[in-house]
Amino acid sequence: MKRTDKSVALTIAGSDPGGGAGIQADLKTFAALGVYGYSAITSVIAQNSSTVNRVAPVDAAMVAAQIETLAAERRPDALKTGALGTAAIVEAVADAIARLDLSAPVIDPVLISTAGTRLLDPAGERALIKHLLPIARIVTPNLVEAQALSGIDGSSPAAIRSMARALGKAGARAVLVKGGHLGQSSKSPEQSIDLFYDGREFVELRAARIPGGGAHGLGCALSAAIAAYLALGMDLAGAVRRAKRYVTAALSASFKLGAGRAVLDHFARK
Ligand code: PXL
Repeated sequence: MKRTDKSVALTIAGSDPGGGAGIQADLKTFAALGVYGYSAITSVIAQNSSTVNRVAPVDAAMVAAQIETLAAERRPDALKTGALGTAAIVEAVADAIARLDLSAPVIDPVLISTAGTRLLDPAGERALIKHLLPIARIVTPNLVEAQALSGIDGSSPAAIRSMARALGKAGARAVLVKGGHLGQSSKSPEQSIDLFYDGREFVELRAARIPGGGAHGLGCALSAAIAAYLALGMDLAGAVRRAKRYVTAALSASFKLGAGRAVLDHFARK
């Protein structure tokens, strides 16, 4: 049996046993895009598409051990981080990435679940700014996360550009502020507009807004798709564009499992 030349992406994120978000969503996204998936679990979360009932962060040394064990077998071609839980985990992840000389990560700065539960504590938020933004290939906040991480209020296009610039100054090589939720797109409610900034120029990425209030795990799928396309060798701007197209298709085919939010069809055909 020969060794595979299949591309490998690693997700470092929380577990959603409901499969809509977190590790499970990331692995489905990797698989849908033809990339082999590695995963290191940072928190075990008892949740479904409506509620988060309990969160148990994994010991930081155990998170580091998962990453080390995987990298010892095969260095991932790209990686992403999602919900990280605590400052200790953030520091362990940043340290492992540097020590193992892994590629610059896609950072999805998950702070609070849509259901309202914190998935990264306040000290963790500060640790993310200090340790992960400086090594990020790209950081992908939604508007609320961009406000929290930059300390800038508002939702006007000018405010959002300032947030992107601030995150760039904090060290992220590129920033994608996701406008799907609100604010920015109020002038064109029929569109979902994300703002991409690579430290030099701003590019607005537009897609038709899909009615229905979004879906649980949309941000997870987007950042996982960016990592997958990077693993396949695409450049960052191309990976971001293709990833937005991927989540738009997955959202168009989304469905409900119960009374909660819709979940994506990660395997929707484009
Ligand atoms: O979508 C943010 C998010 C990320 N990671 C995990 C989650 C959620 C939202 O619920 O559960 C594990």
